[in-house]
Amino acid sequence: MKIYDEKIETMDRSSMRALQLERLKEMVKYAYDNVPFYKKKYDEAGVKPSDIQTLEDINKLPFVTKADLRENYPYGLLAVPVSELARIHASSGTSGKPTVVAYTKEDMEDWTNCVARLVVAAGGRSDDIVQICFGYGLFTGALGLHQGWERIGAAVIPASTGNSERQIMLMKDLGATAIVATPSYALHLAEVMEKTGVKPEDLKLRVGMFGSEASSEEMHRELAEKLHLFPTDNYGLSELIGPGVSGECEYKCGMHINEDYFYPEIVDPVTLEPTDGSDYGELVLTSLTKKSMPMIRYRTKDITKIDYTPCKCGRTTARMAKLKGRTDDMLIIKGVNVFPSQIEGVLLTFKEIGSTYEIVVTREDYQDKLEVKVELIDDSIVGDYGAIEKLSKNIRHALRTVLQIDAKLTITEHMSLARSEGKAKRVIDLRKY
Ligand code: DLL
Repeated sequence: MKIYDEKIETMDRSSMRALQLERLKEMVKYAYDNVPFYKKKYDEAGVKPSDIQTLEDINKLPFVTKADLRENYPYGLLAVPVSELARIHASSGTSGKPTVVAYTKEDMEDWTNCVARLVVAAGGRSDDIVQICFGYGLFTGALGLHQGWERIGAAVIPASTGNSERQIMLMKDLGATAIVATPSYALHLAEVMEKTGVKPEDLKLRVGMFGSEASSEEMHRELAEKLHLFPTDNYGLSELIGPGVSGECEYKCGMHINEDYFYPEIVDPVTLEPTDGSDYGELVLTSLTKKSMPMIRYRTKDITKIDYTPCKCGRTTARMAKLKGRTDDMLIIKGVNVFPSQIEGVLLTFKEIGSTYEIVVTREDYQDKLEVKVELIDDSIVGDYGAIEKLSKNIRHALRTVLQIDAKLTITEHMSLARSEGKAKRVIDLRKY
């Protein structure tokens, strides 16, 4: 199978636009009728569902942001009773609470279908044995890819993350032919292989589906060379569905968007005015089918552009370029979204430390490392190693609870971190890619 859903994925543009418009109209009405948040927002903006007569009319609708999800935590944006939910996931919020996303049974089916298309586009086959090296849990990555690969008939090894030597042993012994991971973790596995004397030809890998964080073309070349596989990029976000929004095909010339499920727009990140998508701007996505939690004009904060021309692979779905960054300060560390504000929120709860801090992100052996540098509020416990050790342990524990990843903590003396004269530069990202 080369194309999972031939009818949709090769549909001519005018039919696709007609399908999108039909679904958009239904979705706006559905959200207006079933989610008080949308009714209020649209009433305030003076727009009614019947005002949507063309796809361009979407410009009349206000945007939705992560802050809206936070303010309506956990279930305020649901269009269905909680009893109708089939799955609940979460991703990092900008403060202590996560962003909760939910799926009905129908949404789960759509999600699985979306990912299955991307798996086939990436070269996945029913005879593949795929090792999923994403963390299983609230993160949408592992279960999302798992369901899609299972749907096309592949055998799934739910290996999760960590314990790299064991991952390599499993890949080798079980004969994995495909791997799903963050690109940086896959490169780390390649490095552990080198160190432990496992050669790429000792494995049977042929396809790699990498996502959840940015990866450059150089990184893909390295992945191909070190793991002897065909690497592809795929993109998604929890608020819309998780993985399954878009993914590369064998031509690697942009990520095919599942346009019958997600209507993409590129807006100017400053004026928020719509553009034709040919230049880089902020991606705004509208879910055209989601029953549990409608997302209409969600500002992803991701920077990309869109190519609407048909692809050599035969698919006609629009392709989004690899992401160029984000318009906000969200960091992606080990595939996990981290907002500096979450770290600040934790630090502020410790009276022994001051409000000046630094967040340093590095990449060693292809693995992201997070270091948080803080300053004692005064010198009263300087030299009291027991007290400093205890403080360090407590802060690290609190950071781990909120961020879900470990951070190295450096406690420095009062007034030892650099002060900036202008806007404080709290984040130092030293990663190459
Ligand atoms: O990362 C969903 C996902 C899982 C996609 C596995 C692909 C594979 P979140 O945790 O909500 O969801 O993070 C979403 O991650 O807004 C982007 O900034 C970033 N991101 C996701 N995929 C890519 C990618 C999942 N291929 C946020 N390239 C998004 C660059 C990516 N950034």
